Amino acid sequence: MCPESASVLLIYTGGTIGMIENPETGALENFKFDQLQKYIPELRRFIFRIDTYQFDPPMDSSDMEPDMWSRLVKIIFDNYDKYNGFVILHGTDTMAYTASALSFMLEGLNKPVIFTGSQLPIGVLRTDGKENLMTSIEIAAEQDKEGKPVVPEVCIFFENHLMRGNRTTKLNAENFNAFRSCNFPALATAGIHIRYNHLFNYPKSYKQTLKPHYKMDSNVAILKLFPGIQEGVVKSILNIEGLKGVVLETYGSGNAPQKEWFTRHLSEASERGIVIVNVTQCSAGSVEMKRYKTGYQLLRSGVVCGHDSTTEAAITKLMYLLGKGYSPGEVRLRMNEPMVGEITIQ
Ligand code: ASN
Repeated sequence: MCPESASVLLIYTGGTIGMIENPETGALENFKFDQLQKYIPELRRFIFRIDTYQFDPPMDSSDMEPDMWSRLVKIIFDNYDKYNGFVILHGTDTMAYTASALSFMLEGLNKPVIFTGSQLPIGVLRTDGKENLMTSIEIAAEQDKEGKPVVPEVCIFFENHLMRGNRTTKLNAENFNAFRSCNFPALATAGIHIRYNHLFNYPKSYKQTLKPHYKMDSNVAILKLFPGIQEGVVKSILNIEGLKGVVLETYGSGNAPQKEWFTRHLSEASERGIVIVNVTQCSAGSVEMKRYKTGYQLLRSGVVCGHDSTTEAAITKLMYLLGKGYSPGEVRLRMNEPMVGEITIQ
């Protein structure tokens, strides 16, 4: 239920949901947030309070940077006691990165932070933005019989599915069901009723207090393997000055070429303190480095198992842990343990 006393802070960062077509060029451009309310007069029909906060200027999510993640953390922290939940309107392109980052940066979160957006601008007749926005607001305000928030974590709501933020990936650039959580069940599905799968909520104590973290270390890289990858490419990436962490996107259940130079560069980088995390290029499934010889050799080169992590969760978790100033050994240990439900260890 969403009681009259509930309140939601709607934070508008930008993205297609708040765009309008330039009549001269036909290109999509941002418009002011008050116009968003003009396009959805239904917003006024919620019986509880909805306040708004707008990024000025709004941004395409391709321009998102870690300092914007910190800005979001600060807005949530500063307003934490005033609202029951938060809805963040965000471009879809990097939404999974921002949602993953915030799941780590908002330690002790026990209120809903729901990311949503759309594939078609809100002013377009067939827009998916209206349904995404209205349902996200309802979920953010939803309380159980004891008045506790129903989904106290960072989520993405898109096309009828509420997913754990750090488990999602944008998989479709065209369809309305743009996001998937391939390795973890939906936290809720919205039809005539919103059905919550409480079993899958991240276990937490409501007594915990929010501890915001602002520092992310961007000295990281993603190295995606492909047949024919040249030594020079691997060597150059692993020798980038100041590099501290790498997400290695491998084949299948965590396999990589067996060439001598490949494992040598990985071992040398690990010895220099670079944390290398193995995630699969497959959309679903988990890394099991002991399954094949081609994966086992990576273990011996100091590579850490990323389990069933998305690339988005792995890279933002690395940035978060490196930002805390942990030693490479500590970062490796923590990458191997779930922090906020981002991985399942088989
Ligand atoms: N380029 C847009 C963005 O990510 C795409 C969208 O929101 N659908 O900001």
